Amino acid sequence: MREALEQLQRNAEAELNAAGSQEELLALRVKYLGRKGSLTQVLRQLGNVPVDERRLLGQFANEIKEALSAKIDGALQAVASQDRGNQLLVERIDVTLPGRRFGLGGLHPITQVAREICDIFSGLGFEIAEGPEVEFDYYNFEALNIPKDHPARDMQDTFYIGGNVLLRTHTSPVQIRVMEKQKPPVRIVSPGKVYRPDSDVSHTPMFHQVEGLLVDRGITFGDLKGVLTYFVGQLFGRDVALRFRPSFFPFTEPSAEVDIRCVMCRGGGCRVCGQSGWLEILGSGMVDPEVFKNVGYDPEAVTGFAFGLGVERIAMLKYGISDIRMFFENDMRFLEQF
Ligand code: 2U9
Repeated sequence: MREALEQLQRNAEAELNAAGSQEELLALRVKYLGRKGSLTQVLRQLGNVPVDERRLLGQFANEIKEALSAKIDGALQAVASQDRGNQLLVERIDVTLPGRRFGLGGLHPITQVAREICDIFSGLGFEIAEGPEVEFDYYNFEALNIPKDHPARDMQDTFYIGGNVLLRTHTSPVQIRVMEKQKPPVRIVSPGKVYRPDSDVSHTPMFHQVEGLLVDRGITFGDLKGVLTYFVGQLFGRDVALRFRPSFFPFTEPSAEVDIRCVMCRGGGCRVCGQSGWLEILGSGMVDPEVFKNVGYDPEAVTGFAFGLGVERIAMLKYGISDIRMFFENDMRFLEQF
């Protein structure tokens, strides 16, 4: 039996030396030390051995068992640390490489133009006013003297949330809210997102407006002309000609649209200006007395002017962009140019 044990020890050690992987080592442990393993079988047969030899043989078998177990554990540890070493070799970090530069983000061109517009009015003493994009029918239409049967109130022209709640179609409700809270004088510009169910090369369902309002005693159409002429001069250059053309809005009376000489053809006539030589850039007018009554202002005591413009339209003219949708496609090659 001693010989059988010695043979078993030699075999196990030879196999152990040949084993290179964790799987092979674990299989060896099962083969020799497992419940049905060969060493375990030998130990079980000790009962048949004469009593005087049993103690010594038992001791010898246990020594083999412990030695084998320790060697397998040691080999398993060696394999594991070699694996870790290999992994570190693959993943090692070269600390001498130059760092990777993160590009600085920038403001969206529409934000840039909206801020440029607001800054011009800030310089004249106008304050910035903001308000909700989800509005009540009252603030978006009723208070602005837009009658119940006006086409702007059609399902096709407004996004309705339900009941008397909708997505604002202009930022004018902000001005109504400010006037409800504040007595004249009022000098504000309200930038922000507005919503209309339109979609083509010059319309997106969401776009940005900047509207302005100035209310005080004795404000005249002359003040409107002076402020808007100064504004257009700052935005497009003082050499660009402009004209005030009569128009109509339910919330202003009289009303005027402001055109500038076409920036593309300088007035000669082209596709951009529809051969007219002029480009419409904003709408304006003297605030209708009905609007003042709705907010509790006395139209006999105060007058005021208001104006509104589409930021995307201004940006398209400024940069010569023919399709408004490019602003919202998030193509970095387009956006990085601004
Ligand atoms: C109050 C009273 C009057 C704001 C105004 C316009 C004329 C105008 C358009 C420009 C391009 C809308 O985005 S657009 O299509 N706006 O023409 N907006 S007067 O008048 C107001 C606003 C608030 C209390």
